[in-house]
Amino acid sequence: MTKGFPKNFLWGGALAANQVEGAWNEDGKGMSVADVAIYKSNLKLDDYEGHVAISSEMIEKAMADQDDKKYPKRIGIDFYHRYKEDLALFAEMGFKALRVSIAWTRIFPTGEEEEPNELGLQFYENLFSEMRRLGIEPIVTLSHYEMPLALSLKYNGWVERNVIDKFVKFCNVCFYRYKDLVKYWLTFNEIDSITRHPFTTAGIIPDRCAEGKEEETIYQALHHQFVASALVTASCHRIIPGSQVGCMLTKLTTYPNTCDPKDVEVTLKKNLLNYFPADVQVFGEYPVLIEKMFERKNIHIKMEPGDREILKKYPVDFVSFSYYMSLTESAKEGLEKTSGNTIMGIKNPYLPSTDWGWQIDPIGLKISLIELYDRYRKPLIIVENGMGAIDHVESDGTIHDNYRINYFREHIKQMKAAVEEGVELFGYTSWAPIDLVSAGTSQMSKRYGFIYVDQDDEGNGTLARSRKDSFYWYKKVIESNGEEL
Ligand code: BGP
Repeated sequence: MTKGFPKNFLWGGALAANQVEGAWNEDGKGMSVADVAIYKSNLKLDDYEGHVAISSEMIEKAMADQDDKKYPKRIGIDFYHRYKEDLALFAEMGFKALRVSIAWTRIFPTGEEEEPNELGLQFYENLFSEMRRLGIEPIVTLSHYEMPLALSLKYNGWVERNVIDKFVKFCNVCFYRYKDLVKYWLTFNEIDSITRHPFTTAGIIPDRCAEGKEEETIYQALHHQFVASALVTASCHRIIPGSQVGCMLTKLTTYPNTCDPKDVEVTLKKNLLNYFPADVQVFGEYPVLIEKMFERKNIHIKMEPGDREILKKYPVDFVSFSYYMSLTESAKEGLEKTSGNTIMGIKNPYLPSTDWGWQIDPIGLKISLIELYDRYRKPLIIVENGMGAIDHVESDGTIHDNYRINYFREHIKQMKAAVEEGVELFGYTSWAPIDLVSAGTSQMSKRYGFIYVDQDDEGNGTLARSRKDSFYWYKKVIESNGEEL
């Protein structure tokens, strides 16, 4: 039997440009969809069901608003200027890998320039070089919730097909520039999330979709992302020999609320939908049952000749995913619900929840790993897993975050058990190693880090970094290759 984690296991953490960098309009950067995201202090369960809607009017208002503090992603945690200090702290924990993303708008501010912005390119070159110097392997996401706002406004994001070429051009520029620095690439972060928050994921403005055609529009944009992902996988392999490209899905392991076959059936269908985007990227074709569903719903996806061949020819090399919680489904209406990142489910009485209602389920991670490996038979990497919590700073500056340590300990235990059962897992990057601006709510107080950042929800604070108890704990985990938990 395999014992413990493989020798070169990639322990580390994960970040996204728009949640950490700040400097939203420095050195030629253009505005992205993330820069118009408002801090939502009173996000309610119902808002999730409404996909945290955004409108043309809200975007226009936000674009004209100079008060950056209202838009926390414009400020981030100032990683743009402090990345060296942060990388030094990650290196102190012994990180083998760090997942970051490239902001498309630093390289092509509106997405349509002829030439890339050299200052943007230089920033990531400096970042990746510093990571290499510290022995930290970069894992780079090409699209993590931050497409150029100009493309969103002009083409309704990924809805228009010509966005594919613009994205491929951006990616190729990155591949040529970073070919000696980056081996692992991810195409679209949580690609399945397009149906839950189409604006954040794909720049789709709901009020610009033809009435009654919202769903079809979203799936059309998703098709364009599939084609782009395949084309980019091909060019990455061509430009960087030995490179590895992965898809990235939100793993939403979903259980039936009871053994009533009706509950089992709705759950099965939910799971098929969750898998669908990764299925296309791994198997290179649309699942038959999804195409039948489109037919039934009168959804017509426009494809160009050759699209299906492209998908088939360039599948991904590995599967990456985020895992925060499991969900429960029921065929019955009116049961008590819980939420998580625009995802709704039935309350599971066997599981505790975080302050944000995300149900904590370490065994669900093991189940996810087994399901994914059995389905895809590709190497897996967990690129997001963690717990958002309110931290309390003691008078001497220490932060005792045992709840976070417990969360990680229990998840890593299950991950280890899955590896020992034969799942091929090559890395784990926690979300997030340092406090950052929440993707869903733009809150700072929903803290994930091993490192505390002194900044509140209104953008006040010194931005000073300090080590929480979990910092020392994770350092030991890495040092012992997951043996000391
Ligand atoms: C994932 C996103 C991340 C991240 C995380 C936590 O869906 O890929 O960007 O932020 O969820 O979510 P939140 O920040 O809303 O707590």
